[in-house]
Amino acid sequence: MRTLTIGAAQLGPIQKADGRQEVVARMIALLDEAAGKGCDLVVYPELALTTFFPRWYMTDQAEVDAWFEREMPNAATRPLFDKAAGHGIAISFGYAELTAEGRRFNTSILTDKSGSIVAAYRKVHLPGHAEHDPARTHQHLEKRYFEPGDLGFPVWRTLGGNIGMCICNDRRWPETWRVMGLQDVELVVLGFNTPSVNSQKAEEDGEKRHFHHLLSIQAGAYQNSTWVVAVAKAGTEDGHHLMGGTVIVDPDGTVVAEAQGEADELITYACDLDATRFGKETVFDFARHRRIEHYGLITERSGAEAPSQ
Ligand code: CDV
Repeated sequence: MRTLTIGAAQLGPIQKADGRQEVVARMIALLDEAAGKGCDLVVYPELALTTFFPRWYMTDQAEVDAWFEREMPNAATRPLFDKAAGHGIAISFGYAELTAEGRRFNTSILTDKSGSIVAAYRKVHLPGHAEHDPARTHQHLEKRYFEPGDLGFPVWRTLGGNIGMCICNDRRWPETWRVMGLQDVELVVLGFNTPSVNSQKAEEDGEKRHFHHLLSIQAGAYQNSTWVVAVAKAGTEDGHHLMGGTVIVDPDGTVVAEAQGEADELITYACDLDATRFGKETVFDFARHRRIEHYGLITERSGAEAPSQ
């Protein structure tokens, strides 16, 4: 057995006016709880340090950049890194990254148990739109504020296993999972901020969104025989509701732990990374069963085209 005890640290809502220090204090409280439960790794949501700011249309670049981090760790997050190192717990969380070259990404990082960053991922599948869209019930301006990630979907050999990351909307794309599956991924960690209603289709409510969330994650876990830890930022932020649904899913695609509410909440599970082997060596033994001669369209074409006849 190669057991990694994982804490999925759901965050409740973060209001626009809440400062990073306040949020980091909440993250540390969850980390302390995780230490008491013997966690090796604690995973926090996408854009964990602030409200989900891409819902706000902004034209002043200085206002936009106030939501971004220029270095990591920084003064606000240093106490979290120090506390994690003190407990000997690895952490992963998302934040808005502004690079020295002036590029902006929706990023997540993973540390080792001494608090050193060992992996960074930049969100590839950015949802939403780039301009204010009055037809929507709410805005989702990730395409305005971020550029698509430029690092692909790496998998890192760390913490005794093969670990990959993706972020929120990435979970809906089978390509995300398969690229990591092809690197023998054993654990995927991801955070999300999912509004509980579709801004373009009111009938797609919280229940349907929760269904799509689980459908995507459970399929990704099963079809690649990997553990998945998916962590929400949940609840109502300045009048905008985000669904919960933090889960830990095993390599069979079964939900083994699930958050109960929409506030700060820690769920934990002892994940045996060796449990990924059965699926990887049988029905999803890629080397034996995949037929790549038939998959060319996946990388040749991005949009769907109907057959000519
Ligand atoms: N933060 C996200 O990526 N949210 C999307 C919403 C817009 C659907 C998601 O896939 O959950």
